[in-house]
Amino acid sequence: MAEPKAVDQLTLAEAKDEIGPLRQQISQWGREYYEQDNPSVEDFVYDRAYQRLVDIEQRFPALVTPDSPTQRVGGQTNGNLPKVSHTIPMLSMGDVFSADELFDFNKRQQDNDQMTEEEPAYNLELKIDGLSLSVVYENGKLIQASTRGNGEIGEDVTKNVQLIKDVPKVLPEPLSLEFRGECYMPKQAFAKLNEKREAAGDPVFANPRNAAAGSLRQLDSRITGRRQLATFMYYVPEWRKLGVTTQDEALQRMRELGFSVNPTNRVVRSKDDIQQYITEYTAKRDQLPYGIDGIVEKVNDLATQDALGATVKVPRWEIAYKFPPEEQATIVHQIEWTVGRTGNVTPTAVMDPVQLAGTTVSRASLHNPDYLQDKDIRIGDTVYLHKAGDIIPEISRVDKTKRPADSQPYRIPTQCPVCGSTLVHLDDEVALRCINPMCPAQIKEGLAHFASRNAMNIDGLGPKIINQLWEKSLIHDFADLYQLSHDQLLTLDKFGEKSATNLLTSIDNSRHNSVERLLFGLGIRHVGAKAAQLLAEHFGSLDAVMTANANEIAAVDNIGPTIGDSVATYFANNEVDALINKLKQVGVNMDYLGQRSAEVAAQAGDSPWNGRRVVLTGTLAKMTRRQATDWLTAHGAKVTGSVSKKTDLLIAGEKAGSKLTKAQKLGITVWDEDKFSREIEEEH
Ligand code: 1X8
Repeated sequence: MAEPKAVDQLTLAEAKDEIGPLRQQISQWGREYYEQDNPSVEDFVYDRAYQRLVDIEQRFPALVTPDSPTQRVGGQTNGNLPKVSHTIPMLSMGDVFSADELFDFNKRQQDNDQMTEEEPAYNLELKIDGLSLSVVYENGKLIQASTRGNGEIGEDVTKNVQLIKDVPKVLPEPLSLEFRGECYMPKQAFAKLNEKREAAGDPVFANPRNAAAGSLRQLDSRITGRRQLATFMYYVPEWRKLGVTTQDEALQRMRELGFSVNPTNRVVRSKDDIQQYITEYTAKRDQLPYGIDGIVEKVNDLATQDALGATVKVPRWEIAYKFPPEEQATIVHQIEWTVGRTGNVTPTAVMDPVQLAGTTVSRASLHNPDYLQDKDIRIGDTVYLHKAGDIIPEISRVDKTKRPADSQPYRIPTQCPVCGSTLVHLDDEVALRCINPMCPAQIKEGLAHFASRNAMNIDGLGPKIINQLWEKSLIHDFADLYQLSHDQLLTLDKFGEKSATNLLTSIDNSRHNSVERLLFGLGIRHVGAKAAQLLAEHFGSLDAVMTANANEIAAVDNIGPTIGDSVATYFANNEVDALINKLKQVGVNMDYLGQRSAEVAAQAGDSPWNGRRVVLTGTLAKMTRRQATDWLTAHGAKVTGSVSKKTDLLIAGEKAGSKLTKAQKLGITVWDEDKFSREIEEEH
């Protein structure tokens, strides 16, 4: 859906006209996504439409209806999740911070009259860094999921939990029962999510717990669905219905019912065993793929648990042993400023190296000038480092008692550290920017982007080589890459005949890319790989994009005014014009070579390639893998990475290996490159 007008310029009548079809469209996409597991549009298309609906409803609250997709989770209109009251309260638990305190707790517990054994068996489990979750089943079907909230009343997150892969939606037995556990985000997923948020200028999550909570408590379930949440279940309030008598049996039963249950629990009977478990998991903590912040000790016998009951606030039968926080003190020696491709200038603290949660750390991102100033970090300061989510080093605080007497507040640079031009804050951005288009740092980053895999895909042309080429004044802009000579490349560090030839071949190959790669590689603001693809498909050539005005560009399906303005402004620049001409002169392709969207999609129906599942393997001599893929896709084939029974054709270049063997075993048609080239020629 093209965006006809900015929301803040819509009249009420226009909003009314637009909102109905928009809601229908979003609901349709929602059904495809949730119910049919078969979305017809990319996530960003849905997100944009959804955001537009939110914006329109915010501007014209009178137009909000109870059946609007924005109100879908629970039908509330205030933007909060609906409430659920817990029939059995979800208690938190007490905690201790040393083994001695834990043993004191056990001693007092063992003095309780309800305790029948001298020294009871305990079940030890890891304390997962996430948030508590309750899931209720009726006749074996998942009917409700909720967060703890205040213990009495939580939030309904049923729709979102439906999208968590490891939560069974149906049990193998028709049980009507509540299960509890922890919802968490694995360390990897947390790191990736924060990386993306940082790149998009969104605030990062402080730890996996916050990230999990933020992802689970979403009004838009699609966001939850896309974030990789997982669970460990550990508690059944009505354990008698499960036919078990101890906590470790309950965990085993839950495993059998298909729940994800952490495998590390251990039944122990002595102080030594408890100490051993603590020592073991304190050491293993960093290697686990999920964050833990302690150990939970539970009386193993469930009837004894019930007899011990709870105080006003916390159960008497369980306790958390919390790990000491992993922090290291070190000294800040320098604050480095790095200039990115878009001119974003970001600070990094450089410190004395310290060992922290399994790795040596000497650098930590300070994100932006505001962050640095809020924390008042200065050169010479002693700071405490921790790892956010056990992964990303971060300065938690400054030890001001250790601040040198002559310490000065850190001065945020006013000049670009690379080109010296004056830095600015654009609009209301916190980011500091260098807006000099000739800034070498930006140009080098821009060249690396141009060469990168989703752009011109020049194999072997990474930042280090670009830096050398730049330092030797062999390149100043994208077009210079295409005029490099073999002899010039031989002057680079560790470059021999072979590496020079290889790099020249990759550069040469990139001349023949379809134009969306160039459009993306130019690094136009807001133009990602997807937008570049849409523009290339629609306009068919760079010249057509360049002669279009902002409105014409904005009117392309799924593009909109932000990209329209950005592209038009970019191409209005004389220097850009000169660059494009230079690229043309050195023979870079300026046309779209893939499928011309609508018309051609219809034609592709006739192509013998339509719907064929093709796998490429081995080295192709006459074209790159990418070019072969582009050609096949353009002719309606589906190119996949691995051979299966569904594969229709394997195209095998030189040195084809296991994929070829497998295809032969499965009796799949195999072509060599010659046969494929002849077919291509016949198609044209
Ligand atoms: C919180 C947690 C518990 C367990 C693991 N992780 C947690 N974060 C467990 O019992 N294995 S129990 C709990 C609570 O608040 N009662």
